[in-house]
Amino acid sequence: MTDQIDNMLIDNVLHETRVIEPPAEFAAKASIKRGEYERRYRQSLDDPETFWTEVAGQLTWTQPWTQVLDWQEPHARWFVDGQTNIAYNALDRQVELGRGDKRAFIWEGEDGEVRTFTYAELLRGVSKAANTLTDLGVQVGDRVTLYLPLIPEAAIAMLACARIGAVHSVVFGGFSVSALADRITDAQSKVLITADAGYRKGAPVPLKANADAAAELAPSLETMLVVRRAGVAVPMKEGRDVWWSEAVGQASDQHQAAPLDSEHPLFVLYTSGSTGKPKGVLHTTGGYMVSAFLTMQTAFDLKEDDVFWCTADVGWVTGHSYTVYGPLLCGATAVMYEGAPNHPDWGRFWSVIEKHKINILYTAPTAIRSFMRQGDDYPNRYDLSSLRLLGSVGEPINPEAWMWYHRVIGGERCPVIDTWWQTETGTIMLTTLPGAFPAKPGSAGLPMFGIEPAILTRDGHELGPDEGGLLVIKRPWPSMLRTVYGDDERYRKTYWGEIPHVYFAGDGARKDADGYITVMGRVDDVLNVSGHRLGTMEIESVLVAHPSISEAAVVGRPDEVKGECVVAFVTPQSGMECDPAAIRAFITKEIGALARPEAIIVADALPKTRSGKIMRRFLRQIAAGKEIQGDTSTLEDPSVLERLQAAEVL
Ligand code: 6R9
Repeated sequence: MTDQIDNMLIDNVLHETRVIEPPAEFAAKASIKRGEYERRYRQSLDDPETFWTEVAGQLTWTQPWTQVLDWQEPHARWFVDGQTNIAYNALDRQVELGRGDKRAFIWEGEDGEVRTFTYAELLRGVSKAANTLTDLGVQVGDRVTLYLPLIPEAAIAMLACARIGAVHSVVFGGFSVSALADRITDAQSKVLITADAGYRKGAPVPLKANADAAAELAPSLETMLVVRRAGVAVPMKEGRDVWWSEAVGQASDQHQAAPLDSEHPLFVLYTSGSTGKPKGVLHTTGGYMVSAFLTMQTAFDLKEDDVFWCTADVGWVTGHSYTVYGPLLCGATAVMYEGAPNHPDWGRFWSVIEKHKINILYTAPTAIRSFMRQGDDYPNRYDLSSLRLLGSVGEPINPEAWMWYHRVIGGERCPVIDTWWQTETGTIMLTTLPGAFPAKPGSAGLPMFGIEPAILTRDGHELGPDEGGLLVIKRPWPSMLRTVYGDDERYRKTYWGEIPHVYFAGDGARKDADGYITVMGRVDDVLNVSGHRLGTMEIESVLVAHPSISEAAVVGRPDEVKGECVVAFVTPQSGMECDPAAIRAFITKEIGALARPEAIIVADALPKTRSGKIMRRFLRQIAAGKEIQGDTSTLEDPSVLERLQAAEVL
């Protein structure tokens, strides 16, 4: 990778010029207007002490901090010597503020069951779970692994860990036995919280059976706490397994949250990374809490009565920060939906929105593109008028998908915010505040408070407007990862060792004259065609703008003449056929002959991670006619690879 990014510039080939002003009604009510953003953003960089003191001061601390930041590159300590508890701030504090009877969570199961929890109820539930963990011998600093469906107990277990100072490590319920075992072992967890089974498209997912198999491979594990979700029969191992309902049912609902040091570890979350061993990204208490609170409030222009739905599973960082912690820290009402977006059909999301009168929807481009592929009929059958704001996260959102989301889901009434961030950054880093500035489809836009991004060459030179380079962050921020769990050297090298004195995000990006940043894809995925460096996002965005194409992934294939040539993998819109000549002509017209695909492969699906990101690494191997190498276990459906290998090349 290092060779590839030496002094790299990424060519800017996508000339997206649409600018969408915030709807007047939304802008009029927005809490932060343009001038306010500009003033506070400047303050956050020029006088971070005052800025962060003011934000953190809105939360409850049992002991005040003595210093906002202690920065010993690459190690940061935020709110030094302060003591707090994030679960206290998410629950007890809301009850104290009079939100005890307000709904904290509305949960909908895949089977249609609905459970709601007020803040007071959630506080009691979390207190019981916290007492249970303590009774099971979990102590401050111990790691607890969670392997659960998206059910309320997942959030309750996270908050219970946070309450007693145990470090949660949530492993997505779709992960395999070996992935789970590796993560338990890496964290040296003694306790695993799982469920008998979860549901996915009506079928039970055997979580307990996987957990049993993983336990055989993970010697640190001593106790398993099992939530009954699906009611399927599972063996319980004497002396190791405990039913959640029994243990938590008997526990007291009174619990005092432990005062924890601001830098006390809050969670470890493993990112698959594109290669190699999963990295345990470590986040700590105070800084993460402050950033989750601030970004939730400002990026989503949150109002007291908002019903907020982040569709992410708690197995991903988005689920940590915006399904659980962010909304609760702000006292909002958050929705959790357990199942698949297409169960029983592609109208499910829209039915959830109609039923719970959701005001803010936060989802991923991969979901938006699959809805688009099904046409407008499904959303048009539902009343989506409660929506006032839409958000996107996880991948670059292609301008066409952005426009569809805005028009069909948002009725042109809702601003769309594109939010760029990472597991490592903890919370949103780039997004254009919805009531303050116009949006540019495909561009995440402006930095959040306290975030100082730049676009650099490999040797650290700052690039000019519209020049594509490496996205970096020039100073520490409160919710940044503190280290890679158990491997500080990897932390230094990966994030602070690529370019001196800046955080290296691994993404390519460019900044326009208005300061809007457009993320062009992972740096490892950049193509080099006849000396032109092409970001994957731009060619893919043009491809999906073609009426016959639903999704696209572009990779390079070694080419004697050009260095690399473009290979495009595309999935057709439902009921359409992809004509290679028309697609080539379209690319030539929109970008130029340079980006014209040498090969086009039409398939029913693309290889994606379980969080919906396209894995171009495998596509490069297929394009080059090589055997598939590397770990395919993080793929949602590994059989896609065989179908792509067998597909005709057009
Ligand atoms: C929050 C999350 C991080 C990577 C990141 C980038 C891509 C996420 C994006 C985006 C363009 C956006 N990414 N949001 N790219 N625009 N709005 O997704 O975390 O799973 O760690 O992934 O996802 O490549 O570096 P994570």
